[in-house]
Amino acid sequence: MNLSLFADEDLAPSGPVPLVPGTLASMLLRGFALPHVAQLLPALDAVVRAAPPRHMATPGGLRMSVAMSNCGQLGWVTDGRGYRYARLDPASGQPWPPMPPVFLRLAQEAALATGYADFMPDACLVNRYAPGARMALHQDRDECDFTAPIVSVSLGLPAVFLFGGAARADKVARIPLLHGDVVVWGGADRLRFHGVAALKEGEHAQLGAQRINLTFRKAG
Ligand code: MD3
Ligand code: FE
Repeated sequence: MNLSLFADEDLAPSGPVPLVPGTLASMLLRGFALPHVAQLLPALDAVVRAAPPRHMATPGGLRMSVAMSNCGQLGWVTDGRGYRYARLDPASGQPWPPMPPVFLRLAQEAALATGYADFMPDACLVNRYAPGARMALHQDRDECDFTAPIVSVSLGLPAVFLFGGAARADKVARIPLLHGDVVVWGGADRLRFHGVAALKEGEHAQLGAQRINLTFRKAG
């Protein structure tokens, strides 16, 4: 896969870049969220004040190193009963905070820019990585409709995204994801194994010592 991401910056295209050369299912939009950041950050702040990110437990009883919250009609949760989408935040018993309009606008603009018209996410998972936090290789299969893409927005410290194949043992490509990057994952890539390498220490000018990843999903 051509994931070199254009060592010569002069050659970097300004538009969407396929993650798999010659295919259009998953596209990287470098810096696509940057014009929205000034509005995204206060909206994010409101979400995490209403539903603070917490370290959920896997069905096997392991504490996740990534702290998670959600906004929108549905939120992804995990506990001893398994992985699922739920209407209520189990920590509060209340509905998840509504998806801020600027979140939805950004997700829909990115989907449209990569050929996915009429993307209507009903869930936004908020992943908060502190230095050392990571996400093991997994597939996202708790959503009802795998024909809808997942839109991912990276904010704060850079991370190395691990992009695998259809089988867990397949070779993994390492893709740096930076503040403001948006990726749209769909079609043939929707069920690929993927993960995030342990976050390196650092300080981001706007977000401090953390990385926030928003993933927009059609879950219900
Ligand atoms: C590729 N989050 O929350 S987002 C997750 O950066 C998750 O926090 C990572 O994997 C993060 O489930 C990666 C990018 C992403 C999301 C879903 C995908 C990539 C994907 C589904 C299929 C293939
Ligand atoms: Fe995932």
